[in-house]
Amino acid sequence: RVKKLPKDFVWGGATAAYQVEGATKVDGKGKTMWDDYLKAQGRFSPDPASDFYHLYPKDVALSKKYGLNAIRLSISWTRIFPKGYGEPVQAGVDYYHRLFKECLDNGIEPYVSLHHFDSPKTLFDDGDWLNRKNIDYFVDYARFCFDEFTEIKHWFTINELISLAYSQYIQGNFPPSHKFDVTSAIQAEHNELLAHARVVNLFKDNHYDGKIGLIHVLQPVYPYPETPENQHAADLSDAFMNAFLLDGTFKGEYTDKTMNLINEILDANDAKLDIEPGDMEILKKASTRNDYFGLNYYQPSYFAAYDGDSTNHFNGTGEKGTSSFKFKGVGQAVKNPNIPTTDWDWNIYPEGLYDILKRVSSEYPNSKEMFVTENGLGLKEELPEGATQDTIINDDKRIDFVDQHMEAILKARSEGVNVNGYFIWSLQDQFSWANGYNKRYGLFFIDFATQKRYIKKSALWYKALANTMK
Ligand code: BGP
Repeated sequence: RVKKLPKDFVWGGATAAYQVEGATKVDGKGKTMWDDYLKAQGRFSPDPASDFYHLYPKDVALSKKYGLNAIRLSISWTRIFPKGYGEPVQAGVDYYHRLFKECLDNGIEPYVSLHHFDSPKTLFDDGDWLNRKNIDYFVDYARFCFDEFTEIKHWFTINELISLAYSQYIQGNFPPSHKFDVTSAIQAEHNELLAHARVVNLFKDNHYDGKIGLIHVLQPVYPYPETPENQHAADLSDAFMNAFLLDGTFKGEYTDKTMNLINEILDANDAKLDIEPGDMEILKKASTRNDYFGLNYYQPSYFAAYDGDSTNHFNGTGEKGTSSFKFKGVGQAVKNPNIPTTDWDWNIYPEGLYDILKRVSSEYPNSKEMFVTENGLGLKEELPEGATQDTIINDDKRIDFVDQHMEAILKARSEGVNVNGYFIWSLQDQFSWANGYNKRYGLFFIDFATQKRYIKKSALWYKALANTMK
């Protein structure tokens, strides 16, 4: 259906350091919050992942060959500062210079995040984002990167602030695996916003050359069925997942409407949020200084009112229909029978992307320019028997998914929404934090045992669309 990309559209693929690099124990790298946790869990290992630490030239070459003009990368904080602070490790610094050069030499523009779910273990053990001292360390690390990596012109501070706060302290599927610890979750949201804002202010005060923003994953929440009670549950969930963060980022204040909903949730859970004097000034100052906004979109949720205690089950295995989520004082996630779902129970609804783009553009004009920095479809995929390097792996479902979401983007664009790029999640197959290696998203298939790359049909489709820009 999508026939043509707009001229100069950013057409990229996304990665995250810890999900692709592997090599977690080499060249002086320090542990992240994941190393010991994954080991204790015993489900899967972050090594070798996609062995991007060694094989990045292959993936960059494939990106070029298949028409991409951009790539999302993240810097692993602990490759440079093993403890999160102290003296930089030269080998880590050198690796990122090599990687960035490889991209730039091949006409692939790097969009670089400073933090993608991989806090240094030392700082994680000391409270992660809940400890304000760690915000200072993050600002120091950011300053180091801005001074050092002057070849980078497109920065993001933090990827998906909510996914961290929510997965760590509500859903319990990221370390430290707290469930429904509402105080920690809301405080982490606020503190991450503060960390982002301080880094944006640093970047702008020092007139670094380039652009900066952050990435939120947005999940529109719809009532199902549509009743006033269910609408209220949807509003509460939206405040917790979306509005609090969007307000903090682009308004520099939490609006009364948002705070009334948040306070209702806090009261129901005996939770509290601590905003220190000066915090809101920092957010306010940064709120007009983001150059762009990275929006990740996978799915909406459907919510109904709910009266009981909090309980949940996270589907991290791909056994369809096993997830459940009931949040005291908020509501419960329900299945909308009209909406198809993936094996991991993710709702497939491209119009949700249109809705959320329109909302951000009208309610949050300080978002300025937007990029869809992640969107894609996780599938169980296998290498066909007897596959050779010429085998093309059929992923028509993924093509259809991306095509429909691109349609939603182009529709929003035609109505004046300033969205200028798309990064598929993911560039190549990689490991998924809470799902392991059987949930594949890539344009390029990786046989993790041999580390060989194979082409999926979606890569050909990606290239065909890239050619329409010429
Ligand atoms: C986003 C993250 C990515 C990635 C993706 C897919 O939340 O930014 O790091 O993992 O979601 O999610 P999952 O791996 O859980 O399927």
